[in-house]
Parts: sequence; structure tokens; C-alpha cells
Amino acid sequence: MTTSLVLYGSPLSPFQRKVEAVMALKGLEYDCEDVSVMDMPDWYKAISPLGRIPSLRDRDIADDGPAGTITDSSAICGYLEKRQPETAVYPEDAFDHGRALWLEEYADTGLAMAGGMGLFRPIIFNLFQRKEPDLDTARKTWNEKLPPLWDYLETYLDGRAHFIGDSITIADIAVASQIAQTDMLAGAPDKDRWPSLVAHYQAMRAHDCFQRNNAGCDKILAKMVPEKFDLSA
Ligand SMILES: N[C@@H](CCC(=O)N[C@@H](CS)C(=O)NCC(=O)O)C(=O)O
Repeated sequence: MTTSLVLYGSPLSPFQRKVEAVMALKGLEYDCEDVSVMDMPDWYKAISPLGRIPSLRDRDIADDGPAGTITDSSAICGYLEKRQPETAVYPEDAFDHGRALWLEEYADTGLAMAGGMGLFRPIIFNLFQRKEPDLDTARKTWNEKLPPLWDYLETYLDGRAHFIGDSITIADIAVASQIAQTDMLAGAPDKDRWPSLVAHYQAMRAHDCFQRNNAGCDKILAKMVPEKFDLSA
């Protein structure tokens, strides 16, 4: 055992991606243990009663059973911020803190519902089950549901490198984690229509804090999705 932190889930989860980026930014070492959402073991359901990934175990607290675990990416990131304050990912200023939480929620609910349920799942879950990907649903999401969500973020960013202040916050991480989810299958949004958002996303994706998760996803998807899908038509 080299570290006290274990993340249960899958690199393909955008919520796990968010937690991994926060841990990397804070310089925290962590182990990963795969838990599939399609076949969740009972020991994990006891930890995550809502049946969701990711969950974090801190072995310094307890190394077995539900004790020592926290489920839900936002709760985990809140815990990590208190456990390891440097590098901070939540703004110090009260109002900025509130704005960061809002953008995290916007990403975790708005982008995740559209991109996850409407694009990632119809393609990847079908492929996992050896079925044809549901590209009709994915196209509808790409062309109708995601653009208004990206519009809001484009206006919010307005050419800046970060959503709030001059350094990476949970807002940047949460948004980039969700955009990566659709990028893996369909590419980034159109940079001519959402220039600020795409520049922000590309910079975040290239940041060190995302590299371990990027590699994990690439490994899983290499054979499954050798080429991205063109959903624009
Ligand atoms: N609010 C949760 C959402 C987590 C979530 O929805 N995870 C998905 C995977 S990306 C999941 O576990 N889904 C299980 C299912 O739909 O059965 C968080 O922030 O961690």
C-alpha cells in the first residue's frame, strides 16, 4: 500500500475524471479500483446507496466496508479540499466560491445529463453490449441539446482562460471533465462557434492534472472506438 486514497469507479466516468484532476492538482497519490456501473457488486452498493460511481476511500480512516468512504464527486472534492488545502480548487472569496459551486453543478447536472444520457450512453453502453450504437439519439443531443448549454459557457468565459479568477478552480475542472466525455466519441465543440469554450477545454485537457485519466480512457476506448463519430450531419 503506497497511498491511503482509493478511488472506486471507472476512468470513463466524467465524475471520476473531475475527482482525479482535483487529486492530481493537489499532488495527492491515489489508487484506482474498477467498479462497473453495469454490474455493481454488493460490497460497492453498501458504500454507494444511490448506486453511482465514483466513491473515495481514505484508508487512514478505515480500510474496509462503508466506513472511511465518501460517495459523490462533489462531496469527495469538498473533502479533499479540507484534507489537502494546497493547491486550492475552491475560490477564497465568498461570492466566487458560490459561482464556482454553481458552474460545477451546471456541468454535473446540465452537461452530464445531456452528454452522458443523450450521447455517451447511447453509443458506449450499446457497444459494451455488442449492439449498434444509437447514433440517432446521439445526433439529436449533439445538434440540439448541447449547443444551448455550450452557449451559456461561451458567454460566461468571454475569452478568459478560467471561469473564475486567474487560476484553475473546480468550475474549470468540472466543465472540462464533461466536455471530455463527448469529445472522446464525437470531438470537441465547433471552435468557430464556441471559441472561448474550446480554447479553455483544449488547455484544460492538455493540463497535467488530466493526463492519468486521459490515458485510462484511451486504453479502454482504443479498440472500441478507433475513430470518432461524426454527429454533425
Ligand atoms: N452526483 C454524482 C453523479 C455520479 C453519476 O451519475 N455517475 C454515473 C456514472 S458516470 C453512475 O454511477 N451511474 C450509474 C447508473 O446510472 O446506473 C457525482 O457527482 O458523483
